[in-house]
Amino acid sequence: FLKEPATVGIVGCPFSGGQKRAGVDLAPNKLIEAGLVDQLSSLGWNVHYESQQSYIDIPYNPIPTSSPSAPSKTEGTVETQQDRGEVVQRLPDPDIGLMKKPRLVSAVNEKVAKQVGEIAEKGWLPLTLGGDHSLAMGTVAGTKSKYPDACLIWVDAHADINTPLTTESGNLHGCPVSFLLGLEGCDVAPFNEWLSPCLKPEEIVYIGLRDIDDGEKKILRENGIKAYTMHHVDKYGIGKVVEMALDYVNPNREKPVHLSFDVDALDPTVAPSTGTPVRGGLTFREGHYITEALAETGCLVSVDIMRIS
Ligand code: B3U
Ligand code: MN
Ligand code: MN
Repeated sequence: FLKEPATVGIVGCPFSGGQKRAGVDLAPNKLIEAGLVDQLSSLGWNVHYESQQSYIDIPYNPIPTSSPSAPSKTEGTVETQQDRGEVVQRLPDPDIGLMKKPRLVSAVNEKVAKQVGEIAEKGWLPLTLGGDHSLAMGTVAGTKSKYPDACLIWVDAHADINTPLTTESGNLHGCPVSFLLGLEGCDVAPFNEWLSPCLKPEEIVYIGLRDIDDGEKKILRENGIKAYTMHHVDKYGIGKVVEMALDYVNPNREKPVHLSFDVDALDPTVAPSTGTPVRGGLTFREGHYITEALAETGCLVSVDIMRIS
């Protein structure tokens, strides 16, 4: 699916507004500093990395954690002098129903969708570095704009399939899949101003689940969504699980594949640096095996690495 020479377009998303903890927003820079670009080049990829989005021009965005003089409160309108010398109006972003920071999460994802879509359109592989997993609304929407028949492999401890009606936390990082599917309660402003349902229940498969809310279990069951939990990884081994997952969403290996990899799928002993570690996760090799096996299919067209903090 990708044009030769194989080119990756890195989308750095320093964003943590889909949940409460700061830290995930620092990951994209850290990954670049740690030499990601050179590593990808040495694997034979052409790498495009334009400086990452700051999202500071989004008026609902709180002042980034990296700014020492940042006022911590985001309530009310605050005027901030930015590096570029412009004054940006900060607007309040009160809850809508149960959803926290809905305007911010929506505006960021609208940008991400556009950016990922543009990279995919060139025949390059968008590699999105999160940031929290609410960003997958944007990444998957962007991938789907170029490849409407793309299937989605979601590697995660969590199902991220709460809806604005079922979420217990109100954190939108727990809801991206339901927005992509267009489940009940997701046709809601401001999201419905740019995002329309683009994913069918039979186009997604999960690997690594082990922490699912009761409401999410019901949604998974009612929509007949395929999930390989850690129990299946233990039972069949990761090789068989990846094969079964692909046989389910992509039996003829002819469809484009989007991989959304939440680092908390890995066991906390391997990847402690994530917002909500859950015991009993994938080993280092199992995590790598998934990416290797998917790369081997030649079907990968878009990859997210989310929630390193
Ligand atoms: N299901 C819970 C917890 C959660 C989801 N994703 C993460 N945590 N990382 C929720 O908040 O919706
Ligand atoms: Mn996730
Ligand atoms: Mn997770």
